[in-house]
Amino acid sequence: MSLSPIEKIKQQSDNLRGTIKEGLENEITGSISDYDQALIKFHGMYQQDDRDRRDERAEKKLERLYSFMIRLRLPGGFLTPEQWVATHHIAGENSTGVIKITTRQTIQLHGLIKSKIKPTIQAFSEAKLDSIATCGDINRNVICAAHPLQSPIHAKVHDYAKKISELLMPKTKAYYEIWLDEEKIVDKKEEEDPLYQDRYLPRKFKIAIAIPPNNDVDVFANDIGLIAIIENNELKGFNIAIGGGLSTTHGNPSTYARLATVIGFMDTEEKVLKAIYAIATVQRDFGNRSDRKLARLKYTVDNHGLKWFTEEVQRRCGYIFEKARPYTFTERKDYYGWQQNEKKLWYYTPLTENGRILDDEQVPMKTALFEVAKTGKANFRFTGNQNVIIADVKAKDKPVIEKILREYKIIEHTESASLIRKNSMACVSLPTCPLALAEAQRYLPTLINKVELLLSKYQLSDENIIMRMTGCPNGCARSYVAEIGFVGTAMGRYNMHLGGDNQGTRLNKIYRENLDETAILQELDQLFSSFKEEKNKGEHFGDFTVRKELV
Ligand code: SRM
Ligand code: SF4
Repeated sequence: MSLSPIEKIKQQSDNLRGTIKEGLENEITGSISDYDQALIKFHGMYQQDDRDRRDERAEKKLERLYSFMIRLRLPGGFLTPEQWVATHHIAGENSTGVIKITTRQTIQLHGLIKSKIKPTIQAFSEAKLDSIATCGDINRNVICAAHPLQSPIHAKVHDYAKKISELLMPKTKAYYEIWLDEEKIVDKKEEEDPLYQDRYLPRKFKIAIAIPPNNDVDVFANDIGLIAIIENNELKGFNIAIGGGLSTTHGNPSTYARLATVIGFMDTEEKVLKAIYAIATVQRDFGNRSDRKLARLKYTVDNHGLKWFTEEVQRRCGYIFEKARPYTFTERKDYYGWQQNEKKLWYYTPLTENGRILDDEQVPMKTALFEVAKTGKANFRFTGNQNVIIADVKAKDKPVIEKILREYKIIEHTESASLIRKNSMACVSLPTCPLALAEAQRYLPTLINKVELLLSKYQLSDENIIMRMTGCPNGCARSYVAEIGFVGTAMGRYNMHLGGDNQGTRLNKIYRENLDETAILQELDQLFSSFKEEKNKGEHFGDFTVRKELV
């Protein structure tokens, strides 16, 4: 089978250098070549354009309004207060100013024009931050259970996120040469890469670590999911699950969402890291390199069979996995408001709707977080649900932070938000995402205003329902594992999915196709009405829709 064009680009790229440097210097256009656009992803960036302004620009015979999005590598999602201050300034000076928390526990800046990319990366580097391998056919940001309520286990598990991220980093020095002006290496042996070689992986590769009972990272939506096994308050090791991935393509029945399958347990760090490395190499060697739609690990596992795949991984590891240990997920959520952990440190999670940190007419979130960071008395931890936790606050410092949060109305904003809003997520979508078919983060907040009224009509406002929206079937806000999932099909139209469970261990299914807002609200009105009448005690909405065989 012939290789996809991206495969050739990777191999001919001189270890991801391509002609990026030359492209940056070309002042005639705000874009870079298609070839370099494929490579720049491995450095953590995407070329985009403002889709709201395409028509206006075309009328004026101007090229599209090109800009770049940059995504940081933050395994486990952590920033010091100094790094937050730096990020605040970088965002203000070089991008749209919005700091966007992603569904994978990191942040993105949008709207960087070409000449601002290098200063941005250099400023991040001064703050000891980088964007290496946050996009592209490579291991992405490793995510990990966010809230340190379970310390000291939490800290131990977080160390794994960093170690896995390091283990799977590419060896090329291209990033340092292109963006940080380091000297070009002469001896290519220095960047020989036994894992990625010159072809990298067939497709993106994602790893998450969950600490039961909270599945806040949606562990089964990842190529590799680690589930911490804790017995008597001690970390015993991890169950490992493989082959998760959510994206589908409308009209292409060969594509499907799949939850990762647990294949065994391992008790030591050495065994865990060996297994992860081996899984990545099996995917490297056997993944589909001709059709990118079918190139994720989930297809490799299903094409070759779970048994074959597991045996091949074990053969490469040189040991046999133990039988998976029991675990239970009972929730999948962020803990809003103040929480204290075993070490008596305090944590405040404000509502940052769809992860957008900015000062808007409702709340000056960006200024508030900047003021918090300036005190130096709190760290910042990101969650896989697009939230930030103001973290590790000592009891003596809590009043200072609380005062700032009150002054900027963050506490009021968070406390007054409905449960459905707090449980919701939408992907970026328009105007920057080139793949968007419908609105998501710009629309979901308004839809929720109307859904709130329906919930209140049936006295269901206290129901813990997880609702998510994506602007296309790629599933970036993991709508396929929501209890109510909306997947964009065209402007103003969504497929409605039902039947996911509250803990993220069951995929949902299409309930109705191509609904506009009126139809969505009509469907929800009926569903909430029967949920109110017929639900069993303590039954979650997702389980109800399955019991009633609605999907
Ligand atoms: Fe995603 C592509 C945004 C999490 C599946 N995703 C994109 C791009 C880069 C569009 C593009 O290819 O040009 C979007 C950029 C929009 C923008 O303007 O910023 C984009 N994805 C996002 C983020 C920012 C959504 C958000 O609102 O938070 C998330 C960034 C995570 C991160 O920090 O790394 C994001 N994307 C996800 C997830 C959820 C997850 O990983 O937990 C998924 C589903 C899980 C999965 O991977 O199966 C996801 N994104 C995709 C796909 C489909 C991949 C596939 O298997 O086919 C694409 C399209 C592609 O890769 O071709 C995609
Ligand atoms: Fe873009 Fe689709 Fe991902 Fe939303 S789900 S950010 S529209 S690729």
